[in-house]
Amino acid sequence: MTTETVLYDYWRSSASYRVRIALNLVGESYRSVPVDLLAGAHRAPEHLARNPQGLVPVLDIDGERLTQSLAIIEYLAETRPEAGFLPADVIGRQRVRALSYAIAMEIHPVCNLGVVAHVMEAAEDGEAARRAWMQKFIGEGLAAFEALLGHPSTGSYCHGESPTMADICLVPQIYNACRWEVDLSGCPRIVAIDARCAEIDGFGQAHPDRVRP
Ligand SMILES: N[C@@H](CCC(=O)N[C@@H](CS)C(=O)NCC(=O)O)C(=O)O
Repeated sequence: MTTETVLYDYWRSSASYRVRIALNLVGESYRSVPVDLLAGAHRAPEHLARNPQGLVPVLDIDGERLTQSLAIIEYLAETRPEAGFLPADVIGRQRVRALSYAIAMEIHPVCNLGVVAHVMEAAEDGEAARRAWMQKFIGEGLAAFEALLGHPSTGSYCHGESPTMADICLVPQIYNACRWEVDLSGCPRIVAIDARCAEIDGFGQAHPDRVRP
């Protein structure tokens, strides 16, 4: 494996979007290799050789091949600690991980391509079923996240005054919420944090509209 940093991703994948933000925030330049999920490229032998799970993102960095977006962000947090993706104190780290998992392990998996394709197959009106599914699970998940932000450690960002792994998970999830027209009127903290993150170059440059092939 070369020492070049290569991200195998898909422009609309929120797990990929997380890693793009993290790489930008640590100032790591990388080459993107698109894996077209809609064309099924993630199930092709070429990609399964990179990740037998058939998922994006996959990141080649520091001579290693890494999978799982949160494990990648934690790797960057440990190898580039100046980025501040995880707080210095143990209870702060627990909170940032809990917020991150609330999105990455609760909302995201049920809204994944493979799951939603299955839901659509079983429905009479697949499009309507998909929209209702997304609005239900993203809406409920983000409402709970909004409540979790009612905590003294919430600051200008999900935890304190600078972006952490929790914000890196939140922003792509908000992108998805907007895509599926989820009502966020009951989530003012989330909306404000998303707007604050959008002002930071590393977030803006990772946006799907900026990287779409
Ligand atoms: N837990 C994994 C999830 C990765 C994942 O689900 N990626 C999606 C795109 S956001 C994917 O490759 N989906 C393909 C499929 O569902 O078949 C991570 O965080 O990296």
